[in-house]
Amino acid sequence: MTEQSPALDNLLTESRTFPPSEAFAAKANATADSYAEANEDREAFWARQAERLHWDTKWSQVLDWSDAPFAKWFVGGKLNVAYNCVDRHVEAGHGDQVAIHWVGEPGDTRDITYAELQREVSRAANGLISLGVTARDRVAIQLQMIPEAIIAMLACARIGAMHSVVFGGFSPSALRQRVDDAQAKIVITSDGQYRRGKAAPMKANVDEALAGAESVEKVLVVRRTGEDDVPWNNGRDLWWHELVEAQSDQHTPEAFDSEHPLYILYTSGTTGKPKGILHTSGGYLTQAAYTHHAVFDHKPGEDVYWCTADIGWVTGHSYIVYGPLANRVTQVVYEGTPNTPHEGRHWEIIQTYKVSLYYTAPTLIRTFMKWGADIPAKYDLSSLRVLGSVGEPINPEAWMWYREHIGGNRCPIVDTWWQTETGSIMISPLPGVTHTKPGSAQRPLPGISAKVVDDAGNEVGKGGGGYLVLDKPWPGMLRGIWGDDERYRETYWSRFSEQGYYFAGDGAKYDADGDVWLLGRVDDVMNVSGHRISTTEVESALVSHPTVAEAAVVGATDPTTGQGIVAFVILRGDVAEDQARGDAAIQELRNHVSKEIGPIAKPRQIMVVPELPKTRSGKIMRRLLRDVAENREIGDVTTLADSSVMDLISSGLKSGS
Ligand code: 6R9
Repeated sequence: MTEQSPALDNLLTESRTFPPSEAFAAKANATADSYAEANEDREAFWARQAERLHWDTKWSQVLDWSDAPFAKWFVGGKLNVAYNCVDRHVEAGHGDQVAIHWVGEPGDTRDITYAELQREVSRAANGLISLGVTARDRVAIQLQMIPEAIIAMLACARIGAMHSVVFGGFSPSALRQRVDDAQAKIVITSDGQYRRGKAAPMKANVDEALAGAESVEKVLVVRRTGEDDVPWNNGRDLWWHELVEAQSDQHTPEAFDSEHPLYILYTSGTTGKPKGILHTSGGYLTQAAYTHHAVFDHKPGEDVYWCTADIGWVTGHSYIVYGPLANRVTQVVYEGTPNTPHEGRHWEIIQTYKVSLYYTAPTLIRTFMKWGADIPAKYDLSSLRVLGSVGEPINPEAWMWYREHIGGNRCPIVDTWWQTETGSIMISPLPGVTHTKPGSAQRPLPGISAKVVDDAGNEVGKGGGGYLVLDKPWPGMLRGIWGDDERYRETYWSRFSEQGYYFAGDGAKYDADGDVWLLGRVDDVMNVSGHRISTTEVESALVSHPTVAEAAVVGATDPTTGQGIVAFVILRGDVAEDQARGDAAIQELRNHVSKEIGPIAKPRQIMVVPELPKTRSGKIMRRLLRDVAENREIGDVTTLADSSVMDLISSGLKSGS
C-alpha cells in the first residue's frame, strides 16, 4: 500500500472548554444517552423521532437504501407537511399562541397566531389551486423576509406543489436560470423591498427576468412598499391580496407520500450552472424537527426563538419554516438589515420580544465585533439561553466574543455544521450535554455518522486532518439534483465511491479528544511548500489579534513556495486605519500568525480592506480575492450579496498602497 498524504496539516490548537451548567443540563431536551441509543439501532432512533410528527398513514419500512445513493425514508408513510407545521397545533388548543412576531424594517410589526397562520395558509393554498397549481408543480418564490414568504412556502407544501425560493437580492438572470431549470408555473414576488431604510423595486427585476419565460403562467405580487407605478403585465400578473383575500379560509390538507417532493433549492457550485437540490417530505421534516428540538433545546410555549437567516438560504427553510413550526415555535422574523436604523437593532429586538434562542452566522458576529461591544451592552439580553452559529467555521475569538458579549458567559453556543444538501444540522454540540470548545462543531448528532478520512478514504487518527465524509444515509439528505441524476452521483458520491461515502467538499480535522473541527472548503486549501494549510486556521489566527475584526486568506501563485498566503483583513471599529496600515502593524500581524500556528503559515502579504466579498449566506467568496491577489480581472460576481464590494476593495487597495 502506498502511503497517503493527509489532506490538511493540523496547525491551530485551542484548549478552552466550557462544561454545561448543572441547571441547564437538568432541564435539557438532549441527553448524553441519546448517542448510545442511536448507535445501537440507528433506524429505530429515527423512527422514534418521526413520531414527533402526525402521520396519516404509518410507514412500513424506516429506510430503503437499496437504490443508493437515492434514499427512501419512512417508506409507505403519508403525511401533510403544512398540517404538521400549523393545523395540528391549532387542533391541540394552541391557536392563540403567536407563531410569528414579524418586525418590518421601517418599524411596522405584525403578530401572527397559529390560528391566523392556518387561515392565511389555507387561503393561499386555495388561491394557488384556483390558478391551476397541482401536486408536483413548481412555484418560484422571490420575496424578502415578510410573512407572505412563509405563508407561500407552506401553501405550496399543503397542496403538494414544490417551491423554489430564490434570494430577494438575486439578479434577473439568476432568477431566470432557476425558473427555467425548474420549469416554474407560478412566480411569487413583491412590488418592492426595504433595504437599509430605502424602498427598492423588485417587480421590475422579475419582469426583466421573465421576458419570454415560457413555463410561467402567472406572477403573484405581494404589495409591500406600495410603489406607485408597478410595471404590470395584464393577463399574467395578479395582486396577492386580491387573489388570496377572495378565497375561503378553509382547506382540507391531503396526505402525501413520505417521499413526495417538498422543494428545490438552488446552490451555486464553483463551476457550472446552479444545482437544484431536491428535498422530500417525511424524512426531511423528521430531522428538521428533531434537530431544532435537541440542538436549540426549544420548549414550545416558553421560548422565543430567532433565526436571523434569509428565507432564500437553506437555513431559512429548515430553521425558520419547517423545523421550528413543526415544533410549535414562537419566533421573531425580521425583515431588514442589522444596522437599520442603528447598529443595536438586533439587541433591541431581543430585548423587546425576550428572545431566548438566537441563531445567526459568524459573518454577522464578526460584524458585531467590529461595531463594538458597547452596542449590545446597552440592551437587556438576559432572556437569551442558547446561541447558535451556522454557515462557516466560527473563529475561536468570534466564539469567545459571542459567548461573553451576547451570551453573558452563561449561554451554551451551538456551532452547527450542515449544508443545503444535508437538509438539517449534522454536526453540533448538544446544549446541556456537550463540553463546548470555541471553534469546533465537535460531534455528529445522535443518529448521524461522519468521519474525517485521508485521500484513500481511510479514517485519520486523533490529531489528523482530511476530508469530511458522511458514511451513513440520514433522513434529511437530498434525494438528488433536480433533473440530473448523473450530476448527483458525480458531485457527491464519486470521490469515495469505493466506500460509498458522501463527500461534502469540506476539509476537517480531529483534535486530541476526537472532536471535529471544520477547516473550510477543500477547493480553498492552500499549498505552501508542500504543506496543505486551511484558510480557516490562518483566518482564525488573524482574528485572534485585537486589531482584526474579519479576515480572509487565499493562496496566490508564488515562484518559490508554489503558493503564498495573501490575507485581506478588516479592522475593528476602534482601530485607526492609518496606524494599522503602517508597516510595523502589518509586520506585527504576520508575526502574530507565525506565533499562533507556525512560520509556515505566515502571510506573504496582508491588505487592509473595508469589506469582504460575501454571498447572501455570509460565505466569503475567496475565488474573487484570489483574482485580486493574482492581479487578474475579477470573475463572475452575480451571487455576491453586494456586487459593489469588489470595486470598493480594488479602489481601496489602489489608494492605500
Ligand atoms: C447551512 C449552510 C454549506 C457549507 C458547508 C461548509 C459551510 C456551514 C458550518 C460550515 C464550518 C459550520 N458551513 N456551517 N463550516 N462550520 N458550522 O450553510 O448551507 O449554504 O449549503 O453551505 O457551509 O463549508 O459545506 P450551505
